[in-house]
Amino acid sequence: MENSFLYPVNSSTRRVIDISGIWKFKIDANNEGRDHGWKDGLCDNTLMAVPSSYNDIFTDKSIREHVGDVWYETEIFVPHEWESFHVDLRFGSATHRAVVWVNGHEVAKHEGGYMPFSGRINKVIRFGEKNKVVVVVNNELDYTTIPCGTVKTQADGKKLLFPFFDFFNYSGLHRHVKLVALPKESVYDITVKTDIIGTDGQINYEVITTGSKDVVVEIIDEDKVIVASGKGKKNLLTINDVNLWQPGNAYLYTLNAKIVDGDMVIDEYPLPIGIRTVEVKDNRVLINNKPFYFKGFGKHEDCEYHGRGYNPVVNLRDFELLEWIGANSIRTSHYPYSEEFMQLADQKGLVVIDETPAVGLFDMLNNFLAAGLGKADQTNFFDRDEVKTKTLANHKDAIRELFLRDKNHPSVVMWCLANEPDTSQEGSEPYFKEIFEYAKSLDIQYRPMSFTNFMMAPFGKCRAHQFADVILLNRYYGWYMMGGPELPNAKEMFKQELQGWSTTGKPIIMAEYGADTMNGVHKLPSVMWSEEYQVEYLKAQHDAFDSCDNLVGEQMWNFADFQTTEGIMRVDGNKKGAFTRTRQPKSAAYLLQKRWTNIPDYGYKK
Ligand code: GCB
Repeated sequence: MENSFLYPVNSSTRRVIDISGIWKFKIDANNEGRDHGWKDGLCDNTLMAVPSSYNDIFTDKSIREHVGDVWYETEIFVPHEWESFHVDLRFGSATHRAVVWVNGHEVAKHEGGYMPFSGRINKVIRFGEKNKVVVVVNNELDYTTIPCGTVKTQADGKKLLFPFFDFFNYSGLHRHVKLVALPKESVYDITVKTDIIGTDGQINYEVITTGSKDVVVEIIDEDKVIVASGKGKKNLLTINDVNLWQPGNAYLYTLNAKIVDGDMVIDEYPLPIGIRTVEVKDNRVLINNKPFYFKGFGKHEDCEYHGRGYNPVVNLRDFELLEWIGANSIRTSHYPYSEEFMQLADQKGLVVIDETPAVGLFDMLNNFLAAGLGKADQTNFFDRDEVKTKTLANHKDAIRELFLRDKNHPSVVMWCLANEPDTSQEGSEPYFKEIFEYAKSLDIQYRPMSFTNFMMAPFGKCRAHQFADVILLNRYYGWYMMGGPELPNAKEMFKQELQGWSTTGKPIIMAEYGADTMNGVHKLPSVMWSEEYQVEYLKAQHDAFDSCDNLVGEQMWNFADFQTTEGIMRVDGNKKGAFTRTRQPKSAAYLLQKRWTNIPDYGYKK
């Protein structure tokens, strides 16, 4: 059986020990660790915080830019009391792939940088003693990996990574590492689908266990009262006078799944759930049967020093700022965020468009400069044999794992299956037909699915939007095209394109629009990069949005400034944030606050 995707929690039958902290660390500069037995232990090592990206901690540029393997080591003490349990070693993520050894034995291997994975370690550990954990993490990317990129090896053998995307390729153990003790027969997976019938809530559940003993399920409200219960691995439960999970007004029940043997509880797993519905009807997205208007941002997991490493302080600050600015939603651009972020979204009632790490599925803009100089690869991305086979398979895996991990979050109302693939290419049509068919077969909630469409595949040229339930548009009219004095014309062109998309009859969400802005640069009259220009740019976009009835949401790019690969297009990173990287507002934040606090969550467009 594959590893369980349930988040590790303590319960009457389960135990979790967090083993994050300061670990031994070593950069494998000469790519020798795998052949020289580093799996048995590191020497001449330095130290590293887990979780974190390793890139921004050292002063040495070659470490920041390191491409290849890095090694981690720590010791774990597994208590004697755990001898009768299944013991798993679980990583919240390793970017982008990892192999794990305990006491020199391989226990886990995983491809994909943003998903949890674990290995069963019973056979290789000594209970009541210390055990050695060694992990190798590799950050190389190619046309077949999700996300996509390419590695170039220089004359001296050193590798350089060119991501096909606009964020720094932060690497390492980005999320918590935990030891998990599970009963021998345990709850392996839970799937819920909720409905609203009048004032009642319905929960369709399925519990998968690793054995054949009976299952009992209780639904517990926020006052710890059991409001519904049932028997069996599959059942339909009803909550009378239900408290709905609403955007900005979250209510969570606990679905407590128990494996029982007579009076004995063999395993118990408490899953937070929310009762809500999502549906696309005509040109609207309905949440709880009412037309919802998305206000918010595309984000990144990104901050100083931590890089992409889990940072609960920054996460809370971000939720505070989202509330302050009147946002009700975000997109997890361009990869799945930490499980703890998703839990916060459930608790705070933040609506989430959940995105896979499938970014960079195009070649014409690979590395802006290479493209500008005409040096970008000329083979169509979707015509490559390896894309039709390996990339497609990896993309499907990324979707399957994301859905397994996030399917029960009430905050997740839509899946974004890819960011800006080149859907102007003929080959993108069969590729996305297969991707959408596959994804649709996996979600029993039938949540809307889409991908973000980019400027090079405008209305009339895109071959994949036919498969999407909602049109997600990334557009930069007035920034990458027709910027500065041309802004008024840009607005008119944008309106025209929106009219075109409206003829599809599908709801449209602006998934990206933005202008790079250096915090503190003021110019009257405005010039591009000044705070004044960002404000004027946003006003023009908003005018265009309000001219389009099918438009049911606006998520500005980006919530905050973030780090990218170095280059002439970026000033120490992408500066399109409404907030700085240190989470302070630019002038644009006040404009957005004014607009969004005046737009209701429901019924803005009836
Ligand atoms: C996009 C990408 C995003 C970039 C953004 C930009 O279309 O989806 O990853 O950061 O444009 O600022 O250029």
